[in-house]
Amino acid sequence: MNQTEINTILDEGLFCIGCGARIQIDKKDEAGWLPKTALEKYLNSDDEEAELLCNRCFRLRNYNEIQPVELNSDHFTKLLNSIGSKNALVVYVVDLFDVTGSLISGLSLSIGKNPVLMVGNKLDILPKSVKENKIKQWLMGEAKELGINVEDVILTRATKGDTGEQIVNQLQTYLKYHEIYVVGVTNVGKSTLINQVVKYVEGVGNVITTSRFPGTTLDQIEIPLDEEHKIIDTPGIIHDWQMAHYIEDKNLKYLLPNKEIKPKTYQLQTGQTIFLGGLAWIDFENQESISATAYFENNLNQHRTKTQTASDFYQKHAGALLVPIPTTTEFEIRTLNIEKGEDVVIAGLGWFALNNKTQVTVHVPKGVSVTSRKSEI
Ligand SMILES: Nc1nc2c(ncn2[C@@H]2O[C@H](COP(=O)(O)OP(=O)(O)OP(=O)(O)O)[C@@H](O)[C@H]2O)c(=O)[nH]1
Ligand SMILES: [Mg+2]
Repeated sequence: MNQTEINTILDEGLFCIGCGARIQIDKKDEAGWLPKTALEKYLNSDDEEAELLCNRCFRLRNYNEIQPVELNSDHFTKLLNSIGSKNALVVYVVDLFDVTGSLISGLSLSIGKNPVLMVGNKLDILPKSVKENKIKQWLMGEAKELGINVEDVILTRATKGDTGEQIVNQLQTYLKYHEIYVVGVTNVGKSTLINQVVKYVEGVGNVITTSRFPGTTLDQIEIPLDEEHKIIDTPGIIHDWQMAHYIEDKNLKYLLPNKEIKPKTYQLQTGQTIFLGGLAWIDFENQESISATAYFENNLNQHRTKTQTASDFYQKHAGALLVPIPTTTEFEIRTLNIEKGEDVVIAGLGWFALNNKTQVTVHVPKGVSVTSRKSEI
């Protein structure tokens, strides 16, 4: 194949099956780049099953190493907004470990009148004692707040084997919709979920690239399920107020649990502080003893100290006893009044459930969101 033929094919559009990016051979630092030799090899191959993967997906799959590319949030939002003009089923995936961070405020406007099936994913991370019905009601309530009428809520563990069958069974109710758009915030498990569906239907696994790095899928990826139906993966919406955007990639393991979390309960006297690694700390300003249950990644070191000496403690131990530390040294302070039976939530990191009312002062990297909510589990 000569250069002109290659250029013609590229102009017509070739797309990476792993992330959806348009393949290009000119700009190494941009999405969809592939060395020219690798592209030629693919185009000259007789193997009909050969997969076209960009260099970034190739490295992610083989070395679990992320090559940063600029994420085009405007493009992602436009894609989401285009769903409103289609007659499609929308599968809205939320991460059960970060429900607050998974909520997309403008979603009901973007998707118009299309029906929504809500999927609470990463069920394996929540303590087994949590009742599934309670979680479903919680998600229904959150959807309602967003102005979304959900048809149904299902709970999945997309890294586990039976999810494909579970989703396909659910989709039987919606056969009249020929397009199924899977949407959600980055990292909630959309691509993992679709891979399970494809594996169940076609018997082929891991078609789409998945990873713990935010912003894995870069453009929409259409996968036919049969002659009439296709499932469409979309790039996750980026919420830059989630903790994942404030730490080095190698430290994501402290944020993203891959197995059941073990909540820890503290009896807190007046004037105590809890550090969450070196990422955040909370001063509890309760006048009487209270109990606080911590829901964080099991490997994130929690350290209790006196509020009076907490700042000094951080200066002394950040990066050593208190790891990981964020990529910024700029912290901000948020003071919240928490009522009995409410949680204080640090977006993308975890939460404390409190059994009594108190004021809390939360120290987080500047930009990370801190909120309160009714305890639901
Ligand atoms: N524990 C657990 N981890 C999961 C589950 N589903 C997905 N993950 C993990 O979550 C991370 C993100 O998964 P992806 O499928 O790449 O997420 P995505 O929503 O497609 O992300 P973007 O492409 O960035 O929008 C990966 O490390 C997955 O292995 C699940 O049910 N349980
Ligand atoms: Mg994805």
